Amino acid sequence: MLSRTVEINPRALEKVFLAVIFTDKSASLSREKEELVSLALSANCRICGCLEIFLRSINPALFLGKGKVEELAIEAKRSQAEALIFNVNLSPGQQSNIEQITGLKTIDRTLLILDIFSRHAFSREGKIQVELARLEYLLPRLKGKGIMLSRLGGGIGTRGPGEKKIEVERRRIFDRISRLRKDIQWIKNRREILRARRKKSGAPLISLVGYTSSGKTTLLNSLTSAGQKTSKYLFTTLDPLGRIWQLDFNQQVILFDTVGFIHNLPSKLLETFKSTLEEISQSEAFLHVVDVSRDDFEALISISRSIVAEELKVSLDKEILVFNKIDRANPEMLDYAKAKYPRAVLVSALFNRGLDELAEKVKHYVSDSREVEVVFNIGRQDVLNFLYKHSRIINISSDSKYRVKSFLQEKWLSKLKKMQNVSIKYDSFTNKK
Ligand SMILES: Nc1nc2c(ncn2[C@@H]2O[C@H](COP(=O)(O)OP(=O)(O)OP(=O)(O)O)[C@@H](O)[C@H]2O)c(=O)[nH]1
Ligand SMILES: [Mg+2]
Repeated sequence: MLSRTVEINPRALEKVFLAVIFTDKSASLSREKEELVSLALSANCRICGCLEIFLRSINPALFLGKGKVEELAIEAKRSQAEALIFNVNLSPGQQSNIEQITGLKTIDRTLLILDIFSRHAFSREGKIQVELARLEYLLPRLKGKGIMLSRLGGGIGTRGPGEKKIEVERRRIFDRISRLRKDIQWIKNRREILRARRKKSGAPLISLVGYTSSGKTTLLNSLTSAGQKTSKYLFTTLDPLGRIWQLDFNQQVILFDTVGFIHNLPSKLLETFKSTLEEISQSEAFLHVVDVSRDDFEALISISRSIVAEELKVSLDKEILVFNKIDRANPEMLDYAKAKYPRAVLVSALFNRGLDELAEKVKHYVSDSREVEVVFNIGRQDVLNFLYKHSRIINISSDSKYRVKSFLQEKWLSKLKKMQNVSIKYDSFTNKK
């Protein structure tokens, strides 16, 4: 059943025409455009042309004005494109209306990212997550006559389980979705068991987090010889992977690679991938990898930080900023970055620069943690929340009281000590010989 999930389509390149829509609020036209080009190339498309469209207000039926949609159709057909790709998300109605007017398959931001994800999901978990996200995307689009998604024979949007029997009844999709949700829950439980085992082993967890293509996997490879695939395309890594990073002869951590972020990451996708991203919240610290060779690196920092803090609810106190690709960064920009972010570690993952300093920083971070047992009354949700937020919990038991074993940094330990009616037992110094 599960092997029927997403398949990689061996088709030749699909010819596409890009519609880059920007508003006053858009970050910048050049970023929108560059990113859409990268996404389209990552989805193995051949780009035939591009139209930049400034939008003052959204037309509920078409997103754009009708005149613009017609212009898009003319331009796209002139360049012999087979599909339109938008940098924004379209409602099912808008998508179908645009297809009716243009006669071209219409791919929005979510569908494009889903397509890239489906190419890069190799683990069972990754495939299930992508399939679930695709079906949830497809379901509201099966109404009425349906959109081109259900008519064309190949290319973006038709990959995956939906493509074989496109006229599959909604009921079957519903059943499949509930099956996949169960599978994900099962995997999630298993992941928790593995995580608990790992925690017992005592090696702290450190996650690699950051914008897509910032160099997370390259860094993992350089630090641990993991030999994982890296590429200039976006969302190369979908499956989380942990590898031992030997900081020095008696200190090791488990380093986790995770799926990259992007601005306007479709919320459904994030939702589906949350179980994978849970490793971040379970980590002692996360290395926030930033491509400092990009002019807009600060905007990218904000995007990743807001996903970490607001969507994944992980405290930014755990962040270790890593500015990567210093080998190709503009020297003036680098001086600016150093002055503004003095705590950031500067590295070149590709050329093994700055890695010792990074190891030092992480060593300092993890060895600052102590293993403690915290005992408090069952009603003390405040203490429990505090420990969830600021410590790495090893185990929780409760009889008449809560007993929580966890790794806690000194700064949080001193805050905990100030809380009333909380007893703290110091088991051992963690990670110290
Ligand atoms: N010049 C230079 N290129 C780098 C460096 N680190 C990574 N790269 C390149 O940047 C591209 C992206 O690297 P990845 O390691 O795949 O990036 P990632 O963050 O894992 O990306 P996703 O898995 O897609 O989120 C690749 O082409 C790498 O060779 C670096 O230090 N210097
Ligand atoms: Mg990667």
